[in-house]
Amino acid sequence: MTFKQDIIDALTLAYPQILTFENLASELMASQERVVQSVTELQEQNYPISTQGRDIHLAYPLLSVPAILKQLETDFIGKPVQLHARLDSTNSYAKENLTDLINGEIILAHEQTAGKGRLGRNWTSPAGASISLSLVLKSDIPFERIPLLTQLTAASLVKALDAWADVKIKWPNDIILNNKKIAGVLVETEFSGRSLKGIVIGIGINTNVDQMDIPEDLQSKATSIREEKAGEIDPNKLVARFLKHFENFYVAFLGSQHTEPFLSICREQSVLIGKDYWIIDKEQKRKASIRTIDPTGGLVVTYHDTNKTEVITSTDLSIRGEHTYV
Ligand code: BT5
Repeated sequence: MTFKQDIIDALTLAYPQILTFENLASELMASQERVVQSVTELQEQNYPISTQGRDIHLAYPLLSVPAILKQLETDFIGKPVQLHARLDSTNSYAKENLTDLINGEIILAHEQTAGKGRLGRNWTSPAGASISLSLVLKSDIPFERIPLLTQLTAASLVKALDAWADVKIKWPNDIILNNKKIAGVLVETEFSGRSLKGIVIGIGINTNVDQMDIPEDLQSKATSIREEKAGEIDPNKLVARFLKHFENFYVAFLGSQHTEPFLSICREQSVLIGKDYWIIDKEQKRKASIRTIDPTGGLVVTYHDTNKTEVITSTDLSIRGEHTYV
């Protein structure tokens, strides 16, 4: 991918300016034939590159390491950045290569062929139109505090996305815009015996996905930021913003153990709190009033059948409205 990524970098850094094949060839010190050939292949792989005669430009900026680094203001989160054209799953890649990855390193992919959600579910990540990101953490976090990282990540996404939209959170890991899902978080751990080898925080965001590229069965509950805001998103700006907010919350969390800075955002932006939902696990389906999120990151609910208030910590369940997703 490196030559093709060089083309993507040049077009992204120039965006919204229109370049010519001559410009690109001389900038990349390559023949025009080679540039034409690579651009054609990228177009065949659905990357949003438009050409007209000698002119060439992007419909919207694509993931690009130099473009991220230009705006990255963190100390260690997002350093270094790896960008791949296509992986089965950035989380699987990070877990398989964990020994070689350092604390704060991120893995990005333009496309995933077997993106994962929770409980073996699938996550679709169309080429060049979505962000698939895995962040590697190698710090000693007590096991029972790991679920808080999902909330910390969700709050960081809310802050990062507020440059474009007022998004909501559906506990524990869904990011919602106009009642549809635009992003999801999957936190995974890797152990070596009893000791924690590392944590992989996976984030999938539908940035510039066209509604037509969302699978049929997800049409009613999934959307992209571009579709809802009718405008393109610069994924590099979004990644840099996310990493900065994540680092701020994470450093404070490790230092003071304070969870309120991010949990207060999770509560304020919750689509669930104050409403009634069905809580569905493998065995049963129970109606509950959703009260709040407690300091451990658990969801506090009052079940209607018993009138008992309990804290849900397991994320191995679904929360659904009467006939709706949110
Ligand atoms: C999630 O799971 O929402 C976690 C998604 C995490 C994806 C990232 S991408 C980078 C990293 N590498 C990976 O392999 N994974 C992570 P869950 O709450 O279980 O939601 C999965 C459900 O969301 C699916 O069963 C679908 O119903 C729906 N879904 C699948 N793809 C979607 C998409 N692109 N947009 C919105 N909803 C989607």
